[in-house]
Amino acid sequence: MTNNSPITTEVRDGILIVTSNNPPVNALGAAVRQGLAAAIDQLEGDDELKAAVIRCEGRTFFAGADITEFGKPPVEPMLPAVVDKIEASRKPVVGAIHGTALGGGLEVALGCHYRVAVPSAKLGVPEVKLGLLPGAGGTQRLPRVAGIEAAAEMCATGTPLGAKKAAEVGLVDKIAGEESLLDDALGFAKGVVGTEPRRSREMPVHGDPAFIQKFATDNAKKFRGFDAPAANLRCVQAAVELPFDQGIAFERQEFMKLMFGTQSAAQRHIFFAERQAAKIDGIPEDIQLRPNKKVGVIGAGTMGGGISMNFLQAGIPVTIVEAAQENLDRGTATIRKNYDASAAKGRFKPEQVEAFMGALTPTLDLEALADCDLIIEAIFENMDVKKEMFARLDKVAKPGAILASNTSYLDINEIAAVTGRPQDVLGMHFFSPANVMKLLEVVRGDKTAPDVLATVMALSKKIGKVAVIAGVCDGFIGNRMLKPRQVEAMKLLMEGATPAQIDKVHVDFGMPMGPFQMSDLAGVDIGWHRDPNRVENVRDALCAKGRWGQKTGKGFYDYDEKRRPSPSAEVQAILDEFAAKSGTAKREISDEEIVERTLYPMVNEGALILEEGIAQRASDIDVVWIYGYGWPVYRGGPMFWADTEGNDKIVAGLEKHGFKVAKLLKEKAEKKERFTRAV
Ligand code: T1G
Repeated sequence: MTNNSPITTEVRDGILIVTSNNPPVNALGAAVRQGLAAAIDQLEGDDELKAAVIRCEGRTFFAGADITEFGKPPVEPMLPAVVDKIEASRKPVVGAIHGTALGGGLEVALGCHYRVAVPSAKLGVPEVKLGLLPGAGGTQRLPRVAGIEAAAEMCATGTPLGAKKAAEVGLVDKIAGEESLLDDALGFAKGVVGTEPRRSREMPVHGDPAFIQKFATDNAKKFRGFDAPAANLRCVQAAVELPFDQGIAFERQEFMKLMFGTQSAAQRHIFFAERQAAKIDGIPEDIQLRPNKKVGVIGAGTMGGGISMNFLQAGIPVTIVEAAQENLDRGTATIRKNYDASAAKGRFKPEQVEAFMGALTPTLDLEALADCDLIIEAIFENMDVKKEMFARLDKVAKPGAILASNTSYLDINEIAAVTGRPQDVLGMHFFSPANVMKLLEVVRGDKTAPDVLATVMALSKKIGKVAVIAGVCDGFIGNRMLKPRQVEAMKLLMEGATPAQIDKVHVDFGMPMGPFQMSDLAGVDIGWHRDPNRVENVRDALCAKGRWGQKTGKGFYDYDEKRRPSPSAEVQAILDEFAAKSGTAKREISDEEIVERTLYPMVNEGALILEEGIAQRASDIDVVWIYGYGWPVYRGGPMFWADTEGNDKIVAGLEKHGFKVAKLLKEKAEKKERFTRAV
């Protein structure tokens, strides 16, 4: 170990203490790997040393291989060799685990002969979330240490185990005191001095091999489209069938296939994009934030209730305001019902639900918001209504309070202008259901102050949201890109495609549902003028016939009692009628044309959004679509996908169908440049 190595060693009672200090998460970069290998050489080479403890400083045990090294020339020793070296040691090595022992971090711990963990520790192999699999022996050692069932589930889902559960399956040998990890690990090491180390590779694979296929079948829907889950399960199966070294060779082969595939590149892109989205260009990360101890929500409808739940669950009290008692009662009852349902599923303990409800103050009095640090308006989506409310808020809210609108497309600048404090006004566009969807578009007005923006971005992370900053325009980022997709989808219906064909193209692409399934779910009647006698387009015709979507049992599809969709003759007749009226000739439409006319225009709109500075970066657009609309993470988001497709191919497709191509997109195509960083 060189003197500036992140790995240091010290000796205590004949035990070598090997410490990693590699912030922020002790990622297993080259210097760490070199230091660990040198420490094992030191252990083996000094007869005074009887055992070793491997531990980490900072917030966590090794949290995995250093993802920033991926795609770069490999630097020896590679992680599998380090794990093997630890395991081959003739003297016992104990892993002392706190924080999150993840990926390569857990694999290092599996190379150790024993594992001691604090109660709050988590142990997992989340590689599958990066489109990968544990590539340093994890798929072969976990079935031997923790059993087939735990190994299959951990590898295929990436879900970590808490220390207690890890101890139950044999992954942890001793639960240490939360504050006495090193002492307890040293004590454990002393207890095994002089014994033959228990090597994971020599332990028998145990558990029910049939579980692997059953797990794959039970999760087929969840794993649909992804390569990595099945690869992980194949490796666990190999552990059952092959001797250890052959299993390792199989794992290595499967790992390399994933590492150099587009899916992992896409998923690693999103890993970094999500973290990059939290950064605000031009605002220092250490800017002084405004207080955020108390939140006010105006409107106890679906959105207001869901928004309130986010803060209550983060331990932030909420005062919720409604105009009428019955709406207030209904809203708070709905919140209680949601929490009771979550508690019934084990997500919250009953006492947590009581605490959440105890921190909720329902009121009819807007003045009750006078001491709130942040007030979020979630009332009727109408500009006049919102402006009237913000004018009232301007008189009620304390100086410095942040005033946010949950509007999904209205102009934040126009709303801010009715207050005397436009610098304190911004948008917080939650996606429904607001307590479930992770995406939050934080809409900055022209006058929104930097500390207001930074405060809301920090608060968004605290309430578990993935926040993306958007500029003011119709639809901000997500809905603005949705619009051209919906417009083209409707045109394709006029030209001969069916709702089912178009939806299938999108579902096969990896979306959770297609444009018409989404419309039926959200409500065909959203934004409808409500006059059944005024029929000017297909949507009016559907709504006039009560075809408002799933909620009325029919929309673009007919639905049975289990809400299973089937094509509707009535809808087809309406489509044919409007096509005839508009003189549009019906024709066969290929799936390829549907992709070119519904997905390519989204990329084009994304390029315009970048040109106009509505999004800070292309990767932010990807984050919006992954977390707000279910774009398949293994395709990396619209802009990453365009880079993968080839921006020249996108331009050619758009031009073929007569679209005006955004300048930035054309430039990227001509220069063969990417919107996003290759990972
Ligand atoms: N490598 C490099 N940087 C990492 C990193 C990693 N593994 N994990 C986190 N960071 C950076 C992150 O980009 C951010 O940087 C900072 O650390 C704080 O992260 C061979 C192949 C550990 C639960 O997938 O899940 O091992 O933005 O904001 O919310 O089998 O980070 O500050 O500049 O997320 O407290 C497997 C990934 C790798 C774990 C902490 N391991 N990390 O969450 O902080 S592949 C993982 C996480 C592998 C082997 C395979 C989380 C966390 P910046 P953060 P956090």
